Amino acid sequence: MANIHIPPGWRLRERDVTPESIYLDRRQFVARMGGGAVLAAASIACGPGRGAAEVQRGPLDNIPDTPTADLYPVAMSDPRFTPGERHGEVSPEEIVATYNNFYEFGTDKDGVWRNVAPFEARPWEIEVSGLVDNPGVYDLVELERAFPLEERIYRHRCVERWSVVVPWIGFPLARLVERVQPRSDARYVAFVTFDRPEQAIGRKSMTWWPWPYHEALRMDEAMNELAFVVTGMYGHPLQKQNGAPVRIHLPWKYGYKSPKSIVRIDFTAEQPPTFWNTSTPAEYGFYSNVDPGVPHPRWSQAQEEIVGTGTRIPTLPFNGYGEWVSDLYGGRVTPVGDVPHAR
Ligand SMILES: Nc1nc2c(c(=O)[nH]1)N[C@H]1C(S)=C(S)[C@@H](COP(=O)(O)O)O[C@H]1N2
Ligand SMILES: [Mo]
Repeated sequence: MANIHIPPGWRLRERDVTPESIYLDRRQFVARMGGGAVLAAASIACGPGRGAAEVQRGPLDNIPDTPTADLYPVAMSDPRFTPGERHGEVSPEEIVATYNNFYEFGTDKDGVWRNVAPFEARPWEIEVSGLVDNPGVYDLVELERAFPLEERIYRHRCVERWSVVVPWIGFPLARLVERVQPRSDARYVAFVTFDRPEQAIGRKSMTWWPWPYHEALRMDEAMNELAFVVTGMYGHPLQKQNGAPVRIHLPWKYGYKSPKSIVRIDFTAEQPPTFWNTSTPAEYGFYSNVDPGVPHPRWSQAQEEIVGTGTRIPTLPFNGYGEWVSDLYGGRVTPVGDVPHAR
C-alpha cells in the first residue's frame, strides 16, 4: 500500500480531461432556461384547471433568471483543477442537483430541489462589513463582471461520507478580499447566508437551528488560491438547490464549510461562530479539514461513497488538496483542539 504513489489531481493525462461536451451544451442550457415557460404553457393547453403555479419543475429547471447569463459557459478552465485519476469522473448534473444538503429547504436530500421554487435568487446583493477599507453593498452582477469567471472541477466531500465531483464556475475568493481591502487587524472572514422563512420551508419550520446559516475562515485560508466563490456549475449559472446565486466552495474542507446563497461577508478580529460548531460543538470543529484519520464521533471518515455509483474510495487528507493547503496548518490536517474528540 505504502508504495502506491497517487499523483496530484492536476498531473493528468489527456484522456482524463472530461470533454466539455459531456456536461456542457449551450443549446441544452438555453432550453433549460426556457423550460419552465414551455412546461407552463403545455399544462395550460393540456387541461382545464391546471395553471402555471401547479407545474412541478424538474431538478435541472431551477436556474434563476440571471442577468449575467451571457458570461456562461466560461472559456477559462484551469488544467490543474481537473478530476485526475483518483477523482474519477465528473458527477452527472442530475446527481448533483438532486442530492443536496441545504437545510433551509428541508433535511431530505432529494427534497431540496422540490422546495426551492419560492426562493427568489435574483436580483442579489452582498453586503461587505467589518474591518475593511471598502465596506458596502455590492451588486452580484457587478462582481461577476469585475473578475474573470473560470471553471474549477473540485471534489466535494460531505462530512456524512459521500462525495461528488463538480465543475463549478466562479472566481477566487482572494480577488474579492483584495477588492474590499481588509485592514491589518482583520484576521477572519465570516459568511452569512439568506434568511427568508417565507421562501424557505426548512428555515421556517425548523426553528431550533441557529439561523441564518453562517460559516467562517481564517484570513490566510480565505486567501488560498483554492478558496472559490461559485456562481455557476456545469456551464451555466447555479441551480437554486446548489446555492444560487452565489456560494463558496472549499475543496479541502467538509462540505458544511461551504455556505450557499450568501448575503454578507464580515471581516473580524476574533474567530466568528459557525452554524455547525454552535449547534453540535462535540461533532463539528471550526477548521473541519477533511481528515480520514479523525473519525466523526458517530462514524469513521476513512472512506467515502461517490454518490450515484455505489463505489467507495479511500478518503484523502485535505480531500486530496494537501499540496495547496497543508502549509496553512503546519502540515497537520486537524489542528490541535479543533474538535474535542481529535487526539
Ligand atoms: N446555506 C446553507 N449552506 C450550506 C448548507 C446548508 O444547509 N445551508 N449545507 C452545507 C453542507 S452540509 C453541504 S454537504 C453542502 C452541500 O452542497 P451541495 O448540495 O451543492 O452538494 O452545502 C453546505 N452549505
Ligand atoms: Mo455536508
